[in-house]
Amino acid sequence: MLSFLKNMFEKKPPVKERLPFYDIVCPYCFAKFEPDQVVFRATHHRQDDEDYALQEDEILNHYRDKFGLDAIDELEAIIDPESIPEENHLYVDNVLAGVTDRYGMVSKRRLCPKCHNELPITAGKAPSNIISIVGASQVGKSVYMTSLIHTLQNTTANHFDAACMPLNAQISRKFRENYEAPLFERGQLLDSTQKEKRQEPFIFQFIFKDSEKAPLILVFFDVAGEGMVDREYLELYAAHVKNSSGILFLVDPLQIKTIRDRVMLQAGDEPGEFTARYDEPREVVITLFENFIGYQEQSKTNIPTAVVLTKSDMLHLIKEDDGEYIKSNSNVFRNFVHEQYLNTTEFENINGEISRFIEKVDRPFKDALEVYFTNTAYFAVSALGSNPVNQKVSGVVTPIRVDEPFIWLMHQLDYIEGRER
Ligand SMILES: Nc1nc2c(ncn2[C@@H]2O[C@H](COP(=O)(O)OP(=O)(O)OP(=O)(O)O)[C@@H](O)[C@H]2O)c(=O)[nH]1
Ligand SMILES: [Mg+2]
Ligand SMILES: [Zn+2]
Repeated sequence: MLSFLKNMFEKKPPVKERLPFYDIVCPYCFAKFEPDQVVFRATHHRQDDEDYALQEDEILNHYRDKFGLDAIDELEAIIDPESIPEENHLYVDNVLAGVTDRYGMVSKRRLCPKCHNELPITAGKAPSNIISIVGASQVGKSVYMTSLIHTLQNTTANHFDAACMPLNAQISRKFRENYEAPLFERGQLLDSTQKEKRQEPFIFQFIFKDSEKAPLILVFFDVAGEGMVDREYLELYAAHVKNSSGILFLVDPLQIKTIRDRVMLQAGDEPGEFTARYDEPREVVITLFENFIGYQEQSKTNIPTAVVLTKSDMLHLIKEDDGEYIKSNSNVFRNFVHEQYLNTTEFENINGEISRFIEKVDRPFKDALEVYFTNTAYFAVSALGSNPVNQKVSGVVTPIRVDEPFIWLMHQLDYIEGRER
């Protein structure tokens, strides 16, 4: 009754309304700029005008090289809107969307001024929200990203009256071929992400059916854990974390010594897959601090950060009826589906439980988090639902609580309401 009254009198947070325009965060190189700082790609070329001749785009090729993509020989020219008279600028919804060049040709191919990749049509008209997935080697970043995107597309979007779609056909195909199909159709685990074989970011749009609500552009960047110690890699990586709207900070319970020892003891003769390498989660906080948090105001970041304990299915091995670490009836083993709003009762329970768990098993890590991150919450997920054997999932993939951290982030960004029930 009390909570009912409280709900009645609590002010409903306003639906995220559209602004006239938004800063653009390039989903390719993560540079941040205003909508009128874009450049354009000419739609035609001419042999009698050097400015409009086919030419090598060094900036674009430099970007492509970083991601191991082939260079492009020749392309149409870059048009800087500064070189075009104001009356030949074309605006759509307060955003510079095109230019008419000196030959009367209109180009609407907007490019990022820093890397010359073509921007999504909605860039500047909708907020760009980069969600970074960070964590040490082998914590489960690639698998979690796959399971999360799969769940967002197939169920979460629907539960929030929205659709979640890849930005273009190429992203759609890459995601399906390299991530979703191997895992969800063949139960095949993914190879360790290599920093040399740099993956381009995966860009998705999350669009609400209510057109009054601003859509989101979601960018997922599958970082290679081993890249966390590579200078050049970290520069790009730090730019992406710095300009993110939310962070998913993954922690593998098996990389925490106390838990690892107990699990090993319980697993006995059939331990299944075990991470061979492990970095302390605290090392990742320190790397993040050196490369990005340290440069933020007061050496802290207020980017909402979901601390996500991965592979929660492994905790079955150490659960006990009145266990010191995980109880048999713990919430972590039970899937929960948030619909229409973030269920705050359910959220508080898991947040409290995992926060206490981490404090018990790795105090120094929790302390480090609290020093550098001002807005955190704790979660537990199983991207697979069971422990794979010989790099294969036996049976079907049954994700547990995978979208909960994401829903909390959406709530923090004011896209989704929170209610007790
Ligand atoms: N039991 C269990 N194991 C998992 C789960 N998710 C991932 N794993 C295991 O963790 C291993 C590493 O997962 P990845 O997603 O490739 O890890 P990563 O963080 O991307 O690793 P790098 O790319 O090397 O940085 C997998 O091969 C699985 O053995 C899960 O939900 N449950
Ligand atoms: Mg990976
Ligand atoms: Zn860019």
